[in-house]
Amino acid sequence: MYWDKEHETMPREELSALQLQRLKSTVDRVYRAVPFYRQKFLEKGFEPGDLKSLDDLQHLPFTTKQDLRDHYPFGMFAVPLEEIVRVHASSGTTGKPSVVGYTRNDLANWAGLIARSLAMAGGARGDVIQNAYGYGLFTGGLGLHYGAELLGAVVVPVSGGNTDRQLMLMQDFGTTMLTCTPSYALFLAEEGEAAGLDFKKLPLKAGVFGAEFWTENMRRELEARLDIMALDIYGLSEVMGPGVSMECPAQKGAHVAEDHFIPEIIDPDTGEPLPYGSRGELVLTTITKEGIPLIRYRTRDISVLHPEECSCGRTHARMERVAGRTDDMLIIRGVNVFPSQVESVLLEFGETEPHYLLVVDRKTELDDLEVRVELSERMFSDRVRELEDLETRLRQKLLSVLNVNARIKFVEPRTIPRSEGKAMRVMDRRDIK
Ligand code: DLL
Repeated sequence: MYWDKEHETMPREELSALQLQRLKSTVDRVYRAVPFYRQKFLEKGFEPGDLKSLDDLQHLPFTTKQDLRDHYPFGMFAVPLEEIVRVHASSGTTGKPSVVGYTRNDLANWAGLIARSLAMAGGARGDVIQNAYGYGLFTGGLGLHYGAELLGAVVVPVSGGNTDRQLMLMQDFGTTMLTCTPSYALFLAEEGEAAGLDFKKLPLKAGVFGAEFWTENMRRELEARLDIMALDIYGLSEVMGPGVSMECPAQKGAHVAEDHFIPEIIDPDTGEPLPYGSRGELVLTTITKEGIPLIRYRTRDISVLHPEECSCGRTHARMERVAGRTDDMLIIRGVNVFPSQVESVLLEFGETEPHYLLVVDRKTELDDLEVRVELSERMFSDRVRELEDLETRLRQKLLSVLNVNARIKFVEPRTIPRSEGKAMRVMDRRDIK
């Protein structure tokens, strides 16, 4: 279902014209209002009037997370604080977070994009949306919240955590859509099953999951266990929050809201733009934001863009599932390993539980990768020989996919920590990175 058919299905030529017009006004604005950009443009010898076509975007400077940190908290805002009505901040694990500010128009646009995303997943008035993304500085909770209200759905602002209560509300309120991280959705499934809940008997029909990487195999698992259609929502606080892109029921990638953002794929090492269809780092330029417009923001997320029209009729380019971030890539004995590759193997294997943790260490000279994975109750009581056999097969499979010999450590059911928000998949104990 379309929320804003005109923009969602706009012919690409018209879309490009709209993008150019919006990009010009954004570039003008940041040049006038943000000293950081004025300086960067001057360094490149670029003036706003030089922007003649969308191709000229590649002559503009990049913006990085570090730039936002360097201007902490409000130094990159393009409007006076009197016009900002809300701030959010990224979930930085070290140092200062990056802070973003929204004007009233920004919040209205964001709610519109979330309403668009929820409608894409089949949401409408009368749906009961249980929003289990965390509320607070994180953009998931409040971001989804206002869009779901705009859609006219019944919003249950339960936030993350308190799993028993989540399951109770889900049954009592007749939740039809669940919004949370995929890892938390898995935990809800597991706890529900343990409590004897039959998800097939519930009206739950769709899940809008994101905020962390998840694999196609995890999708199938969640769809089967919760008896829903599970769709991927992507976004990042610097650029807006959830709703930068959203998957449609065709499940062939997430449509980037190109009337608000211009996506590019670049080579992360050289910064060179890559053609459609190539894998690289996603770079996003905001073209409607007022509070903190960003030019060519380097997301560090790795993806591929496809501009072909989708069977759903939408014309906005699709991005492939983000398989990892340039900065989550592990280098194990010189080989690049993404945690998502391990997840994919484990779920495809299907003989263990889908809960895992990668523990990386360097006790001697060599890196050591341990894949900690949970056994099911049934396997846990199985004979040692069968476990040995499982261990060997899993190790071989991981070796063939990762090119790295990992140690498998089976652990008891329900011993790997569950997350209520973004899952922690890696514990890196090496001193040197
Ligand atoms: O995670 C915004 C969000 C909230 C998206 C709720 C979707 C749903 P941050 O905390 O700033 O914002 O983290 C952004 O999370 O650069 C990606 O690395 C990762 N990420 C977000 N969505 C996905 C996804 C929110 N669908 C960072 N698949 C991004 C893979 C994702 N990674």
